[in-house]
Amino acid sequence: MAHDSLGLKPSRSLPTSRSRIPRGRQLQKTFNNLKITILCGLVTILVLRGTIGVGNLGGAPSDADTRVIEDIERIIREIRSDSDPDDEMIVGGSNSTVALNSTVLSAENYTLGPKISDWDEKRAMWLASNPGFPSRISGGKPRMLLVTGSPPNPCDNAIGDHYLLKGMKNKIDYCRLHGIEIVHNMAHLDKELAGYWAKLPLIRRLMISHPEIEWIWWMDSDALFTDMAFEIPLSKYNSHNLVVHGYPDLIFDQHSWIGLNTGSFLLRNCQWSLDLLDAWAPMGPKGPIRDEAGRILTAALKGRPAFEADDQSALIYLLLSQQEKWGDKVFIENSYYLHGYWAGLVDKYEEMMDKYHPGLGDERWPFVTHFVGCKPCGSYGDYPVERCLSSMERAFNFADNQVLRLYGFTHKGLASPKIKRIRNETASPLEVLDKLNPHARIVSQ
Ligand SMILES: [Mn+2]
Repeated sequence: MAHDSLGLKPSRSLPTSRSRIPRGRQLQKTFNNLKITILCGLVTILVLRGTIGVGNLGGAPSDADTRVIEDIERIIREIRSDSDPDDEMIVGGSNSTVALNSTVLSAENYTLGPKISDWDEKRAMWLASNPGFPSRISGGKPRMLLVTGSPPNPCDNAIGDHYLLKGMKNKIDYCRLHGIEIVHNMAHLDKELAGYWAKLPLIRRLMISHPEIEWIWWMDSDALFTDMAFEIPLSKYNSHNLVVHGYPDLIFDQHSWIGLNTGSFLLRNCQWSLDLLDAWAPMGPKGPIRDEAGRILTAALKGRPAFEADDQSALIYLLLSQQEKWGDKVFIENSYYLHGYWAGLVDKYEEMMDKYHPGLGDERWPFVTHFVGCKPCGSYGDYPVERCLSSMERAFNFADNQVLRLYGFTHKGLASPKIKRIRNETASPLEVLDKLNPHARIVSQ
């Protein structure tokens, strides 16, 4: 049956060999690099002229400023429009599906890379011979790597880039406070798996490149930590390999396409996870495979609109169709918001600050607020962009208050980037430090 052929059989491995870059392309690449270098040089000169006033000693606003702006805009347009000269080269490797006329055949041939089947043993040996890279950090916590990413090019609007930066700042703060390592990826490791599928080859690559990492934690760029004190109860998952927010009845009884959310999930660095990624990826290659898989998913999952295959639907489909194979090791978590849908949360932050305190992680003080359906970096979200941006600003400041508080400050309000002092300066800062409790109530006033 087409269903089975499409993605749910173990993938066959093909040799990975990149075709040599033809001379014409090399020249084109060199020319592109030269072009960028010259443009950068030009901008530098123009900026220097604008700032130190060379050639503009009169001080009156000259057309140099205008030219700087024009040039920067032109460069950004070029970066956006420039197709990567390597694109076709990568597609021409082992993952190629373009030349194959059968979608099903292509899906069977698609792989994330050479099949790895002895990862647990290899990893254990590596850990034993590299005591400098232990899989647990001081205090005995398993070593964890938070992974997120955003597109390689600028957002459609500058405000989108601003909120990506805020999202990253928010993640850096959480990771810094909890001893978690962090990766922000901006490269398409596999051209076939662009968009929401890009996390799969990335997670696999990070697992095999960092055997010291015990848990990989994927988090979307549109998800923010909103409980800076809550910690994932890892000991609860000692016999599980995938932890994802969801509702078992929605998944297994109703076959709902929103039964779980892949905007934030944990995957253990082990053979089981590599196998899961191999089984998960074949619906992802863009073009006819992803389109055809989308039709299968829409037919199988309740409430799913007709669109190309997405990683979330594919995971639900995998769990439903191969429950006996994967089910035992999957923890469907809903006792706290590993992912929390923003629309129901962002208007209640003030109430939460009055009644509750960080460290709860659930609806009283959500661990993660995820802006599902908002596309601040792109152009076509499901919600009005103003509502998304003002809500993201509120979530960011709600979280940032929990960080600033440690340093004696707070935002003037959840809508404001401005801050005010909440503690007087002291000559004995360590005494204050002892009294600071990250689980304390955050009062806005
Ligand atoms: Mn998301």
